[in-house]
Amino acid sequence: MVDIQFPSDFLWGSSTSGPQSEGRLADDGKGDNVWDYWFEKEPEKFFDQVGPQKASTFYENYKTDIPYLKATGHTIFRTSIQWSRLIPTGDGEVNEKAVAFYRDVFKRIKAEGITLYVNLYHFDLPMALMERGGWELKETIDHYHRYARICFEEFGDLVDWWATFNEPIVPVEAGYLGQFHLPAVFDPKRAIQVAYNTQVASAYATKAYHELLGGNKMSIILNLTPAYARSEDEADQHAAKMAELLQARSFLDPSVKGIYPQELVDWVKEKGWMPEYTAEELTIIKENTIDFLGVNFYQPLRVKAPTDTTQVLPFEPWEMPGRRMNPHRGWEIYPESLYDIALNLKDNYGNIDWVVAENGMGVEGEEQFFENGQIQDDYRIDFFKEHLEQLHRGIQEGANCHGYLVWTFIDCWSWLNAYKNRYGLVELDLETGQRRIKKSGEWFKKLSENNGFDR
Ligand code: BGP
Repeated sequence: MVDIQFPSDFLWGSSTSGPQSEGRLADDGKGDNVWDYWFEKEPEKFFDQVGPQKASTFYENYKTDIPYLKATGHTIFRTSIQWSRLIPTGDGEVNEKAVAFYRDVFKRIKAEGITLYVNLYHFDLPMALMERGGWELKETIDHYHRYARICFEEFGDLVDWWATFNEPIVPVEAGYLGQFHLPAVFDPKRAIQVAYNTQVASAYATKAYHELLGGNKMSIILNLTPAYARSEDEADQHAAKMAELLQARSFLDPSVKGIYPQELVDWVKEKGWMPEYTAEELTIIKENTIDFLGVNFYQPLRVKAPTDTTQVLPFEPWEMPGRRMNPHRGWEIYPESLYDIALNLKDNYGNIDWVVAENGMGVEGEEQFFENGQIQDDYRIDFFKEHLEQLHRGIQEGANCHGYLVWTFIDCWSWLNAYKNRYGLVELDLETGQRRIKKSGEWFKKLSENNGFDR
């Protein structure tokens, strides 16, 4: 027995994504996605000018990487299929080398007795589709729908759990309100069209999954960052409510309940940013909700009423004095949010089944903690423990959470940050390509074996 004991069917593992782990080989048949293109055009935007071509070389090394899953106690593993690997142009021919690669990867993971959780889209639009307008266009929904169907047909016999999208709000914010994803423009109206079209695409994929495979394991993975107000003042409280509506409920409500929150629709209308939509699309959303939810959690959102009322968003970030930070990533550490998420899903979303699909601590310059042949990442173990305690509290109170997947398996490449911050249970030596299990990887194995831990 351990102090913090999880339910007997609880799953332990990690998440990664195709674009962040696989890398490319000259003859692999993969097409460019938005990241390949961006790196080619503006390599200086990427930390240390490291691009996605190499990533963690999983494409080349998966046969020797997969055994590390077992060695670090995985009972579940999540990755994603790269659309641009399977269908290089996004809407054309299937790349048979990609089919063979993913089938072999998935078979080997299954052979280890590990539950396989596969996501269809992790920020990685094929570039040929982006050039035509990407998610602003309705035709991208059709191409994604076709891609999803091909995945179900090719890999449906091997994959246990599916997801339609990872953090769909991120490309919306980072690509249409910020400068961290392509097309790196500022245009709220286009942002809202992209968000809406993504939701329609998710519902079509969910429908196709239920029709073709007949299972009950389709999800969407959302970054639910609870919004906390600066004060009890009405204006701050309103800001927090709006932040929650825009950043979490914009995908959570249609994905789980099949409808958009009325207050969100009213706000979008008032701004004059209503997307193009049809009654048929709304019915597709209504009738094709997900079976379970993946929740990514890293940091809470602290907000206050906007000081500049001409700005676009109805809230402003607030730096809470005394907040506890992960200085490397610049993110607040606040494990209590996991408990709040658990209770929110229990009380307001029909106590839906869910898993933590990402949680982790990115640290820069981790080699400084290398001692006795291993990265001594006690800070990461503490981070996991604190979050697990809060999650456990939520489960004790009836939340329906069935797994905890950390970010990530082997240190992986991360968008503009490339290899700046390391998250892995397994260290990747960028120079030699060597893999070494970190102290947290060993701890994670015990956690999984004991189905819990001592405080
Ligand atoms: C999530 C993404 C992952 C991963 C992670 C860590 O938002 O789903 O792809 O990158 O964040 O964040 P970062 O790599 O930016 O530090």
